[in-house]
Amino acid sequence: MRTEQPKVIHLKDYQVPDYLIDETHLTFELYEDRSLVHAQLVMRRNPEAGAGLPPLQLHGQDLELISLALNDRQLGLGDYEVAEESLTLQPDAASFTLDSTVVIHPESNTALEGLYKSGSMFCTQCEAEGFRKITYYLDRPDVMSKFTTTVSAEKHAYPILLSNGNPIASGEEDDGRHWTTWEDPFKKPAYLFALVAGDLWCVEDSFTTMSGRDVALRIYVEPENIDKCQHAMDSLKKSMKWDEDAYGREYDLDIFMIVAVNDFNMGAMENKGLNIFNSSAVLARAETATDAAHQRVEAIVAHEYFHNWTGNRVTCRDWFQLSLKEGFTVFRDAQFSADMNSPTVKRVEDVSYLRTHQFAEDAGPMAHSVRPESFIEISNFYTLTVYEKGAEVVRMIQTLLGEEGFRKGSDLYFERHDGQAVTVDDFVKAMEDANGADLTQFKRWYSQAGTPRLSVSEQYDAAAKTYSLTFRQSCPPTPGQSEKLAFVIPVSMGLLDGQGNEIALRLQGEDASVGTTRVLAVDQPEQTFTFVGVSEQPLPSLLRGFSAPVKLEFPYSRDQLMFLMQHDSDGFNRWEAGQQLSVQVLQDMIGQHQRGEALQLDQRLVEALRSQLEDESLDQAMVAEMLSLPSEAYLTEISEVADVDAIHQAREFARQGISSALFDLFWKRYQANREISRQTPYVAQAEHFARRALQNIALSYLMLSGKPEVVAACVDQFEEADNMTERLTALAVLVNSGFEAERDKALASFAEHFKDNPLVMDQWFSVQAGNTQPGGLERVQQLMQHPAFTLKNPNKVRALIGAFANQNLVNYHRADGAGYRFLADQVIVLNKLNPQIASRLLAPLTRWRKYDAGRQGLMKAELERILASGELSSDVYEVVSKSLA
Ligand code: B3K
Ligand code: ZN
Repeated sequence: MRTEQPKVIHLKDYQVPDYLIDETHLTFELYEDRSLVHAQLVMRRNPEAGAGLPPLQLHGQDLELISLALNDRQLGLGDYEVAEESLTLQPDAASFTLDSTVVIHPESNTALEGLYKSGSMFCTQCEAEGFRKITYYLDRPDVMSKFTTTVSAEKHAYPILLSNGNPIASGEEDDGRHWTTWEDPFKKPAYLFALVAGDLWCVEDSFTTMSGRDVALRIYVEPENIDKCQHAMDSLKKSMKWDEDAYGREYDLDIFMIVAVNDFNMGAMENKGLNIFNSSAVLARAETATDAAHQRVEAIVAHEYFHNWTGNRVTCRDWFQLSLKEGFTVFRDAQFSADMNSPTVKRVEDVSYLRTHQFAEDAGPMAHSVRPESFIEISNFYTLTVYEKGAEVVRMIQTLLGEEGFRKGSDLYFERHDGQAVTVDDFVKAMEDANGADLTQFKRWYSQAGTPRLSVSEQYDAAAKTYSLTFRQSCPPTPGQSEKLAFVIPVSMGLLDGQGNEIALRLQGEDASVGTTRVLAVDQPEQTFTFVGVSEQPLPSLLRGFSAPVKLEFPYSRDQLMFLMQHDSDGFNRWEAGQQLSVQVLQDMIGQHQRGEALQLDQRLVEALRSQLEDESLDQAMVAEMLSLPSEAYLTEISEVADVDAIHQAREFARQGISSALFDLFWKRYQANREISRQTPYVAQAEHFARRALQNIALSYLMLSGKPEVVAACVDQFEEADNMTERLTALAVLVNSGFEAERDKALASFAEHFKDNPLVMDQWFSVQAGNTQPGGLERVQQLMQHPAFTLKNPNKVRALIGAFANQNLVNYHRADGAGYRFLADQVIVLNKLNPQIASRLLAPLTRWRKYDAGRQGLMKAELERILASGELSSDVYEVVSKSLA
């Protein structure tokens, strides 16, 4: 915890480091009540930093300095200065060696940053600034060094000792201890350092790279999880192959290791050669992990693996450039998942997530550009904007340059910058240089925050056979940025004739038509594109594949949306038309609720969904997506003032109406798919995901009928399913139903069966946290007393408290403010225990401007109570103070 006033760090103040560290030699002596870290740093003056020998200031936090020597000369108290977060001394030559020994306390590190214990194992998390909690160092990504690491620990408790690179020596000591030395031949910034010591088992495999080198692959887990690693291993091999094929990138060490740990602040970490993963992002098998969990494991394994090139070989100059590695790597993992599964389903999932959560962030008090200008605590900037919007920005570059041009650009980027710490500008420059393109204006996507609005109007001239689209763009003000300049918005589009056929597209001035889908680069505040040779009034299909992260406005009628749902050649836009239709229908009903009128469900939505369900030739996963009404969170995001109760009532009423109108169809599709599930062993592949997705959404609609045959089918699915996807859906549906006896029995038997599996218990907590029936807060409070719950484990906090505040909106936003008070209480406790988790948990309180005056007051009061609650971590302080500003 800091006692100094939190400082604001600005991008514009960036300076190259005064000193460099060519070699880093670390020795760890791990004990139960303390650990010793010896560091030998081979350093020199940075020639790029100018003349003279300025004082050397190293980062360090919570370290107890035992000894310090400069070129083998022990330094005394007068030779250096130790402050709360630094150690300063005066070098006497341009090259020198610094030796330090510090004592640290991983056994009591609950922030899970630096070296800490997860259960009985030691592990590390250094990104972004955790290495300074391990030893005194230049803990910044532009200081890249070659590391050797020796780990020593008691042999019986810690038979496995791991670090980055290749093992080069090991030995035993007389006192029951042993040691291993690892050498990483690639220079790297300290944030990619990793160490693991524990009693672990491993699953082994190998991969032969495109140049014929054999790489040993190992996944280390606690012994009870050894049967849940195969899916991650398969995903790793697919990722290695894919990166060779899609980007020409080959793996570079002789060994690649993944370690699963239970206590982890996020999903996983790409440490060089030694990825450390939240166990939830590694472990998956049919009985314990859902289809969604399988896909998440595949995506995260790929993401961390891809970082080996986008992040590790080419790293970030400073943390303002975080999206350089994260945006690009999210884009790469999305391409990979699209190739491995259904591209349209993947796109729909990503866009729904972006529009619900990133758009909300972009409209809230923490809004920042993809490359932020300043921060207090960098941990707060691992955001949806840096990751997901960052990936959209890379995707737009690909859309503008084409796939081939993009690949040329990425080749040049890797060739130019291998082994360097670079900036977003360097990335864009490589894209420009490889294509002879000018992306100057495009780069505003990196510097301007907020979600642009793009409103479109049309004009058809039957006599001239011309059709014009006029685009008007604007972007709302965000903190620190009141005025925005025009973005370059790639609009992929097509035109449909009255039969639903695509019209060949020819712009005024062109000699011939160019395909039926094309990209218009909208780069002015207002701009018109005119198509010629258009012999009937067309219907435009705009922003195909969601070609830019904007809010598109076009005055489609409901009949036009139904037409697009049927005929658009772009799968994404067929889904999008369905979503827009649902939004229009639901918004009408929200208004009816607010005016105290009886709710009326527009039957056109029911009929549109009926035709989806009737057509058995359609991709079942897409039908399931179509049937999923926009979430309450998304309806909140697009509301001016969100009326939580009206949104919930309207959506539930629509679900009821759809359920009763389409009962027979749901029942037919459900039974057919359930029968196949019954007869088919679980397979984690797209077509099986699709079948189960439709089966499960059908079940959730069917249960709204309360018919005994459905309840019996649901209980049967719960009890008999051989996989977690079917079992958990049945449980969730029972929990949200009024069938108390069946619900209680299912919850109890599930908990009894899975009590020793923490990841499955997380799902048990989440399902209950999401129960929207009255009394949600009390249920969550009671569950916090359950023996399987602890605030010390981030997965538990997310599964119960996070799920409640983010997904159970009617209960969390209770009009008396009890939900807000509860969340603030947890944040105050977690602020001391784990600041990163505390600050993430806070997000639902920061969105107070979205709600009515009563709720606004209650939410603000809780933010103020947090601010006054005592010493705040910089993480929590930054989010609370910015959201009250
Ligand atoms: N790079 C890490 C995130 C580290 C977060 C530090 N607070 C995981 C990832 O994006 O791959
Ligand atoms: Zn990443």
